[in-house]
Amino acid sequence: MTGRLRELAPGAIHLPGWLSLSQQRELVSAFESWSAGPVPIRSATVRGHPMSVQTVCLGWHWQPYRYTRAATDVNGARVLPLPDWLVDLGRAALDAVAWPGAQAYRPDTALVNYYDATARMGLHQDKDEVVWDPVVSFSIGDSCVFRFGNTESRGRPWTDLDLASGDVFVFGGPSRLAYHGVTKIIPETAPAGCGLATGRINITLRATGLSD
Ligand code: MD3
Ligand code: FE
Repeated sequence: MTGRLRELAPGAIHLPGWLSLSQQRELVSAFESWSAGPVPIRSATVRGHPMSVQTVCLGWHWQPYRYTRAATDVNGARVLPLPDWLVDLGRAALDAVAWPGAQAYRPDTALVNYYDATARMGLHQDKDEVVWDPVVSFSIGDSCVFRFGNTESRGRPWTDLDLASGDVFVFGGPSRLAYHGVTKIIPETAPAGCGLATGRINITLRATGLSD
């Protein structure tokens, strides 16, 4: 199922409904096994407070505000490798939005977020990576209100849009350092057959630019 492309800003491209329901179910079932560990899904602690979002990482472990191979803020275990099939899916998504050089994309980490009905993510920039290759995002389950801001500050202007189950979003080029966040989960909007009964999963593929 391929939706139509919408470019919100240079390098910020929304492709609604790109994942099929069976791909969404596969990602949900992978999420369930990733969440079990060796590093269990957890809420990262930021300035002494647990985030409302829960995150499990592949390839590299993100903790505020750096990437490590081992989850030294959780249980010290090494995170699972980033599977090739997920890298391939990221490349295919870049291809689908006609991203230049899609086939050369080499993400080395995925951050997998789970939002329950009350979870949020405040406006932030993702700048713990050392290279500015595009971020590819997949959404599954309930829709959210996604706030896409500007690169200058947390303030306006911003655009609010719904991200729904199966949507792809690519953030690269001039939009790579834009402020963004999730202001609300919209309960009971997950399509039947997506594999997730409640809440929202978001998977972001990234290239850290780090090496061991
Ligand atoms: C725009 N996640 O994990 S994904 C995050 O829905 C994060 O869970 C949100 O922000 C979520 O850091 C939004 C879309 C996204 C990811 C990375 C970006 C948007 C971005 C990097 C730069 C600009
Ligand atoms: Fe982010």
